[in-house]
Amino acid sequence: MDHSPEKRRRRRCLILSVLAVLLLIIIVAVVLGLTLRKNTDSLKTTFISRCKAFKEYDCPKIWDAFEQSYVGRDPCKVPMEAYDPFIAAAPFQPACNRMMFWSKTTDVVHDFTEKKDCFLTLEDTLLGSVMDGLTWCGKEGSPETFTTGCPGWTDCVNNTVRSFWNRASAAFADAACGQVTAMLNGSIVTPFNPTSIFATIELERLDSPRVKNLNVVLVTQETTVTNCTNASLKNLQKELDPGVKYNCKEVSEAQIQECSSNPEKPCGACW
Ligand code: AVW
Repeated sequence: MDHSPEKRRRRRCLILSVLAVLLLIIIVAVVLGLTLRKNTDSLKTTFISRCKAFKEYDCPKIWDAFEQSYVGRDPCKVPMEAYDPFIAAAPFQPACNRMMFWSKTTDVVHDFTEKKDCFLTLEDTLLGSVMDGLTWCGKEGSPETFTTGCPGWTDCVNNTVRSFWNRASAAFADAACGQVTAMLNGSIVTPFNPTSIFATIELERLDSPRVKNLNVVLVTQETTVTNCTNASLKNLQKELDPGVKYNCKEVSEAQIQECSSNPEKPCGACW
């Protein structure tokens, strides 16, 4: 055997290089693991803390049902039915005559329901409020939850987030009863957009005799381009269950804001 100092130095060098590479791999794996864990943890923390605002629900149990819906799945292959157990774990409290649907009016409608306790949107319920504004997905063969790198709303039809909103909206519409209100946008040419969640998921579930009336509030501004005679609203009426009475009213955004900032005004007096 050759034990020359040069050979020994080279061998030591080789061993040190192998050790350095191994160390690097371990560090990368640990950092990656911690980042992924942080993703799950941060989504879970947000979920649980928002959920706790609704005292009557078992939040850790609801989180478990939620995770089961998408974890380990291809994020483009999560059908809306995957969320059935999650929806069943957090049923809507009945809110006849108070349910508010909306399309392209997110700011005005949520500002209104936040300030005035007259109506309830999906986002004011547990299911809608815990997920509002969040992104999440799983990955085939992985037990983790990801909050970045998830497919976007239009990247694939059955994506994790879109399927959730479809499923939750369907459940919300299934729970509607009595007088139902929908705030639509009078500043766009098509306030009743046939591809919207309101058109594709919710409207077809507003069935008579459970639902008595659909009251459309068409939110207008100075730049308003639409009124209640709009062609898309004619389509809405065609698609509506004939047993449900339809009504449409043009109401300015200023009037809605004025009403919500006036605590004296009763619920029925805003339009
Ligand atoms: P909307 P909808 N990328 O104002 O009738 C990301 O059109 O559809 O009204 N998120 C999106 C995208 C997109 N391209 N398009 C829509 N969204 C999400 C549930 C976004 O969060 C309630 F019960 C936006 O704020 C309402 O009655 C939301 O979908 C009804 O569905 C609404 O889009 C409103 O859905």
